[in-house]
Amino acid sequence: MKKNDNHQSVNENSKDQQLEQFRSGHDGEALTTNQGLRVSEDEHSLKAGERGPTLMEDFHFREKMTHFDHERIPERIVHARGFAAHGYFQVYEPMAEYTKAGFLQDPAKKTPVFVRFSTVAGSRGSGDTVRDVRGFSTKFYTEEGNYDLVGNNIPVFFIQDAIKFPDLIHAVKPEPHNEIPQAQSAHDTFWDFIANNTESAHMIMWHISDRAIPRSLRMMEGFGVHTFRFVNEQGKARFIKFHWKPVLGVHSLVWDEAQKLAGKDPDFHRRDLFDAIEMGNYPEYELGVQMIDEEDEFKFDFDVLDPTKLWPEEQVPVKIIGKMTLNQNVTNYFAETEQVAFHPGHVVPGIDFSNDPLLQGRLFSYTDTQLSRLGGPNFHEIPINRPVCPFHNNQRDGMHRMTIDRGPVAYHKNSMQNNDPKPVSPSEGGYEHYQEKVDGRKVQARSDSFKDHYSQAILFWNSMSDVEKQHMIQAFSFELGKVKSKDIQQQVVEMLGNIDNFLAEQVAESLGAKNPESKPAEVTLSSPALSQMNTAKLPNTRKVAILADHGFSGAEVSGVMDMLKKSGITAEIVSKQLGMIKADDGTELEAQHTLLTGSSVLFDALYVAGGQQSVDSLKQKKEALYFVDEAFSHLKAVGAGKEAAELLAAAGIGVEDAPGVIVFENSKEVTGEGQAFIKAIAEHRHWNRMI
Ligand code: HDD
Repeated sequence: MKKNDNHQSVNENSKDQQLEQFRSGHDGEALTTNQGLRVSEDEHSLKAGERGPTLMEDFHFREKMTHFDHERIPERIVHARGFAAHGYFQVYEPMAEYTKAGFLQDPAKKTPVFVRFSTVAGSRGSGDTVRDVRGFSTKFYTEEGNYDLVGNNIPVFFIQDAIKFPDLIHAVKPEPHNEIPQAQSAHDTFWDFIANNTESAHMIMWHISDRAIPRSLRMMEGFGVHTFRFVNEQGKARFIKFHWKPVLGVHSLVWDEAQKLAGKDPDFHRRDLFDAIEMGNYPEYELGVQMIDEEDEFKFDFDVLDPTKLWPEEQVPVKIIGKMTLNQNVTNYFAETEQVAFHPGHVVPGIDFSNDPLLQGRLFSYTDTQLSRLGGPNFHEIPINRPVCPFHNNQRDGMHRMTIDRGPVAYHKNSMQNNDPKPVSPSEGGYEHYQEKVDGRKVQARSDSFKDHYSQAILFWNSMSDVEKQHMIQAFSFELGKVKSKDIQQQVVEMLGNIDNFLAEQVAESLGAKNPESKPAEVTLSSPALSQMNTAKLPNTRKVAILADHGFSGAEVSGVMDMLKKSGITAEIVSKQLGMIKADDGTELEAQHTLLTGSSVLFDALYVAGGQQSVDSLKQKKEALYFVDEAFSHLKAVGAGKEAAELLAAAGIGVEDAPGVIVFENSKEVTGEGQAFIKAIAEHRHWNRMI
């Protein structure tokens, strides 16, 4: 048997075609029971008399109610809140030199993928914009089986050994005595865990940074976190780390905005992703790998097996090897997003594990958790989880078995079925574990090479811009400010003292705590790649609110809207009321939001329409002034028609020298200021307003 002989050829549409067999539409169909019996009555249960008791005999009532009573399944133990989309992955060049993984060889091949993004701590119904790590899980449906890259948007983790994972999660989840707070790390048990487990020092710096409040799931990086192995056809292995790099760059919200969004639109991130895909603004992420030769394993000042350490990109470059495009929303949230089951142990030939003790523990946990979440061992048969290549083995039965296995043989070895299904050799595509030589005593201990908890926390701090550092000081002050125990606050200040004195003292001051006694080690290294200031800045897919009322300048606003559209920017009108509003030249535009429903936090930038009548009307509304002030305070680009400068002034914004504020002098001709406005939007935020 040749490699892939029994594998159908996979293309971009393979998964969609497979799912199509399971989709069901109900348009024009008669209502039936689950047994297919046509139902004549769905409003009234069967009763003994119109005012009498309901009868057990009403099978339709019983079936409907029983199904409803069992509609919920346990939410994921972590990463319960998530949102997913379909897409495809394409490699840029054959990777045969490094790995034999089939889906990484042919640039013409499009491998279908399903990606689920998530928050970690919150329940399924919690808000999207909370301060948290984001999960970034990708299932590649390859010809050689499913490959799952189950990562996060942060390249390191809180703990070094999986045995501590239940402790970490118990600490961050709502406190068990009162189930408070929901989807928050700002509480005593979480910070108690951090203070007493200093291996979390590096991760906590990321958690407190802007990375934990992304602007969009389309604008965050993804990381495999652990060290994995690439293995080529010749059996040569290399240590690798995976990176996803968003084409739109890495951008974040500001904290005040993130908190407000949790109330104004708790679905902010999922709505953003869903809408972008519906509009054809397909999110794209490039896949990168860092590689270290096995011979170089001990040449670095970090242990490659330690998941609390990253490999600075300046030391180990990221080789960009392909691109993923998300181009299709799910048909049904429960069937796909809720029932998808990822597992870091779902690998394909050419990808293998390392001895990272966090990864090793994960290899157990992910199948185990599905048994209670998805109700038994046959969850691989749920449509979203099925590989697109054939699968055959001697596993049988169990809850919810769908496959009807033919024949009497369900064992290996056998003569009755010519030994089928039979294992195949690696040259025929059989997975072979990398033959790493292992020699050691059985111990419950951690390597000394894992014991430096602070150098990379300092590296991260050194890599931040002044603005990002300011955000981190504020975030620490907020989170610890919510902690009731003075002892825990002081312990964390001591921990921060090992990272940076200024940081620790600023946080101590805000908490009314003592300055730390600890002193940081001398670490001068920094990694510019870690700062979001150095990311890609593009205008496309940004969303601008246009504030206007009757009498707005028609020529100017239509000019601005055309120009925004050409740059891929969406503009929506916010007014005093919904419906059509009339311009000074008689043209009309539809307001999609009112000042009640359309908050500035839902947009990336603001344009206040010119036209005296519109400006005079909005100037009277405190909600309009608040809208403008809030957009400005959140450092967003603000454009204004000539007369609208008055509205900005009324909101307390001095337009002279305000970075990112552009007043259009000539309402008929938008070219010069127009380009400046687009650049200001692409900039994302005007941080120098803070200083
Ligand atoms: Fe995990 C879910 C990512 C450590 C045990 N994890 C889960 C998901 C992501 C991650 C993205 C959501 C999958 C989905 O969308 O369905 N987890 C990580 C990363 C880790 C990590 C990047 C560290 C590098 N996880 C980790 C450890 C353990 C687990 C150490 C336990 C030993 N994770 C689980 C789990 C979950 C899970 C309990 C809950 C739901 C699921 O698996 O399917 O098994």
